[in-house]
Amino acid sequence: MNKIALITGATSGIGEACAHLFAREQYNLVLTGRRLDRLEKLAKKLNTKYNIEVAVSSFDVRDREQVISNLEGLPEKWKKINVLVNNAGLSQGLDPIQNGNLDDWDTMIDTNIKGLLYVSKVVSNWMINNRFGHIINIGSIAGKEVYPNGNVYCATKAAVDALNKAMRIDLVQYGIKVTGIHPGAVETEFSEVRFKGDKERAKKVYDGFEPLVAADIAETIWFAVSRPAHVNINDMIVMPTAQAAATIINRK
Ligand code: NDP
Ligand code: 8X3
Repeated sequence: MNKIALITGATSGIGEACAHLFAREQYNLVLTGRRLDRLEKLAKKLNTKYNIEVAVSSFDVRDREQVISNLEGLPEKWKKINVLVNNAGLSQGLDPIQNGNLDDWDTMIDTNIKGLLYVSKVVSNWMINNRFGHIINIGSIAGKEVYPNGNVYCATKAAVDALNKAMRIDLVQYGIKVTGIHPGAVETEFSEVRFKGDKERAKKVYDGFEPLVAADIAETIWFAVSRPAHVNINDMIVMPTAQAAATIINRK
């Protein structure tokens, strides 16, 4: 019987790349995100290409009622989740603290921290009942070091780093693995979202060096997931070769 992975934020970037990789490895998938059209298209593609089963569940991770009702509403067979990839997240804006936009702050805190918590609460209880499971939390280099104007985004990812450690401590007694993956610059829709659709500004983030691509992170996640049962990867920081720290990039 195929194993099952639940991936949040599967409509784009790292989450979408994980969906492809886990499908290739013959996992059945629960794919989530707000953009249902993208989820349905991806599900069809993966089902045809890899002959796996895919369930899609479209909800906003910020809305706790939506998270609970959509996840708990899945048929029982989909609750035997082997791997949860807590990936849905975003940045909004890049301004000094005194100029920060309060709505942007709420969006980042509600998505990156509270959304991850709501999903984790539901799925960790399934994993406890099943007595197996592996939770992958997508943090960021931004959670390991603070950079100018990164303030609230960095704080949300530092919270993910703390929650990653906390989950490992609370869930160890049930044999559940917990891994934090912390990427540097990955070229996805991330910067376009951060700069609210300003494609030119987003493109400049990756000018003059070779950033990571989403598949690089999916492969890193797969490395952690494919270790033997007695091995857990606690934490990995993955950077482009040209990036030494959050703001130190060797641009040509
Ligand atoms: P993308 O913008 O390409 O993908 C983000 C995903 O998150 C989308 O699928 C989006 O789906 C989902 N998402 C965002 N908000 C919500 C919400 N409220 N409810 C449900 N889903 C949501 O960016 P990345 O792939 O780069 O980002 C994935 C993760 O990686 C994020 O947590 C990000 O912080 C982290 N990260 C990214 C780095 C980078 O340089 N790109 C580096 C380090 C970490 P939809 O809009 O359809 O809801
Ligand atoms: C995304 C990477 O450096 O833009 O988490 O914060 S960074």
